[in-house]
Amino acid sequence: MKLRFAFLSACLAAIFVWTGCSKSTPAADDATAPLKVGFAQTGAESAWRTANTNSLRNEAAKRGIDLKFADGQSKQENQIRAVRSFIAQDVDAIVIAPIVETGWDPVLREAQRANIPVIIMDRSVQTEDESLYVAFIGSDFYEEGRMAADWLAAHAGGRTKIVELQGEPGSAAANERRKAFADAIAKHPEFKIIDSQTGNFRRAEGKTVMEAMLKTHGNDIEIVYAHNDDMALGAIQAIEEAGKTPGKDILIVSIDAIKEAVQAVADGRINCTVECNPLFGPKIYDTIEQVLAGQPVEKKMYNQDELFDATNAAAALPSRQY
Ligand code: GYE
Repeated sequence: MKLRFAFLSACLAAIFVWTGCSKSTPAADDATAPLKVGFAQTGAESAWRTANTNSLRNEAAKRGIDLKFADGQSKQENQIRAVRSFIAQDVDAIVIAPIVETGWDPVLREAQRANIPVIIMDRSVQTEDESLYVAFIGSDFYEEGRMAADWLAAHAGGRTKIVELQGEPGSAAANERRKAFADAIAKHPEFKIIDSQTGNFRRAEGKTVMEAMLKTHGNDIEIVYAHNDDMALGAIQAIEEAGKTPGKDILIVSIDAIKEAVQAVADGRINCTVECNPLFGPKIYDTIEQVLAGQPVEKKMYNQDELFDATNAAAALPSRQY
């Protein structure tokens, strides 16, 4: 089943729709061999990430795809090394969930020279040459940040002082969620971000950062904006240990909508969580199969995300998949 893919520059002219071209090399390829896909994952920083890894693994198993999985342990250099090893193993396609946005061009060029298509998944990259990857599949993080801020503008009930728990520095998810929120809050001069620090998308760090913020700002903190649910859940623990009631004394606004957070919304401990769907295994492999078959694919594909608050969280719980 191994179809060879050629990155002839003439085939990369399209801007929005990539009109891929492929060639098969029957002499070199065994038609019955499973598709080989290399997947450079960021790491295992959050429940969202675990759901994302499982989605790609389970769907690969279902389709008989030979998935080579590399855990980047939250370091870009590990991911770059993994991509180089996928190239050396002559995989059919590479999927990267880039920890940070910048610094990818050299290794993407190596993949292109080896005629191996790259799909950028989940977090986007900043590149000088958009032809270095065939497609991006993920969520619109700017839109997520905007939805969180708009919800707050409508529901803050006079509370105005915000602390922000940022995701991994340099990641598209943290950059865009931060910018969108700041842009939206700027339209409401009553709001003020009184502190903003990274918790690296991790629950334990969300807790320690929140503990420190509570010590520094005390009762001034009225709202927490967390770039993901794991940090929000860690912050909630810190707030409870400080003798306050999350969701009431301090409003909690977050992103991801993992099941545990939607449950916390239903319980009134988180006020709102914006969905960021991690379950795109099927979409990833459909896209790879299309690319390898020489079919056109959209350059940028965004998931549709919802928002959960007290009005809809309980009803959504039974059907939450992650
Ligand atoms: O929100 C967070 C994860 O890039 C969208 O990374 C992803 C983010 C997600 O660790 O929980």
